[in-house]
Amino acid sequence: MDCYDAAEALSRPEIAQLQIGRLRRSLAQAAQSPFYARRFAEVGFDPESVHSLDDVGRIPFTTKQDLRDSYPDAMLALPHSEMVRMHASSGTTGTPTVIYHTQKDLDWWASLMARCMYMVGLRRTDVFQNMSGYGLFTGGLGIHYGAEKLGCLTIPAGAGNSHRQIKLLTDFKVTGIHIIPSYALYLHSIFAEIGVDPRDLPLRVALVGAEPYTEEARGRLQELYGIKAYNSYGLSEMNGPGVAFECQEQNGMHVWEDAYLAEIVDPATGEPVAEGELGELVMTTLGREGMPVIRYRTRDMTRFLPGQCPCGRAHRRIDRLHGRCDDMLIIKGVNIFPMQIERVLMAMPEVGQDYQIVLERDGYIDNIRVRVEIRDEFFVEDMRQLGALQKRIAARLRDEILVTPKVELVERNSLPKTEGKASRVVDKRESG
Ligand code: ADP
Ligand code: K
Ligand code: ZN
Repeated sequence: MDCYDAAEALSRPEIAQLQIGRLRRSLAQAAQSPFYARRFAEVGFDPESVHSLDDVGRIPFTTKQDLRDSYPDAMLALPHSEMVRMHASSGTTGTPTVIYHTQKDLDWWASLMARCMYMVGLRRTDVFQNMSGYGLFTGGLGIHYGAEKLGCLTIPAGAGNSHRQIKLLTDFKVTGIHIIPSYALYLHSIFAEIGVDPRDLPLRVALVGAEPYTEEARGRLQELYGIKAYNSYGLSEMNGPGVAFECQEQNGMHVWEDAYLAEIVDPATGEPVAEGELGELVMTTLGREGMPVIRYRTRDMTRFLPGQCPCGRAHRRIDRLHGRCDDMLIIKGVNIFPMQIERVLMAMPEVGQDYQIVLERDGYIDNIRVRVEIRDEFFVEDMRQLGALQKRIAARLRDEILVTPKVELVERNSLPKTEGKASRVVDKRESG
């Protein structure tokens, strides 16, 4: 195992020992903030009473609402003058929340990010293009400082402007990129339009994350670009990217447990799920000094993968994210995750790189309509063939989600594009 730093190579017992020490320090540090001082007092929790990892269940949770309520700075555990940067969540699900960092926090974050990149084979000789939005979104500066720390020539391309992205990729012989999955699928159609095959470029590694995507979508990206695509998970409350990352086995994401304490709980009860079961990821910062966040309810659904990773790293792995608990759709009484739909679509060769899920109301009945982009070569004039394809897609979806959706076939690039994270679901039930 070729590691970036010593903490990456720790054994299981070493990780556990490190974690309890750091957790105790993190709790003491959190108690310095107005928010946690009050919260701990209100619920009668004494941070000094935590002596082992078995005590974790007694520590109160922190929710997104808590972060909103402590806006703008009630969670700071050090004086305001110690802070050197702030980020805010992209607000996919409501009012943004703000996270502050000291210089030490930023240095640690950059090291974690550099560790992720080293793990997937990037080195100081690589040229790295960061195609995510900069600004308050952590995928910009977060990845950027990691890439620089590793020593890569780093191109802060930012989001959008596809022709310029392709020119940069080509002219500077880029070998590594960071890209959002929905944008990576879309960008391929621009490559096709200008007649460049990305497989002919020196590009070999992509860090892909920030929004849910399926194994099938990853497979497509690897095929279309001739690269390895590694899943990258993070959230602004836990810094941003660099929280959990795939190794070269591409079999689940290692959570960096020297920096984070991860738990998986039943979203309804907050109790730990049985080993290996699906639940909500709960995360604690173990080293952030400026703004520690304790037992944060991420609302992201995943599971711990059992067993040891063949790569030898002892940091536990989480499964590809199933989406957020609040992404779940309930149609005709059936629970559906948008990723179940993506899995079916991306496995069908006729389907192009984009889709949209529309929820509608027909009288008293909720219906689901899936608008599916069809590859140019399958978009034939023959109505019968298209009708047959439509039926086939509907049947496959039915097998997966247990309700029969209406399927609408659309031409390439006719679905609305968003800059940044894709919004796959449109809910028209209120207006109609
Ligand atoms: P927002 O909550 O406004 O989207 P963030 O930028 O902090 O703000 O986004 C973090 C969220 O993005 C995570 O909680 C998760 O839902 C999603 N996310 C990040 N990386 C991945 C990934 N690799 N797979 C699935 N979802 C991801
Ligand atoms: K370099
Ligand atoms: Zn591994």
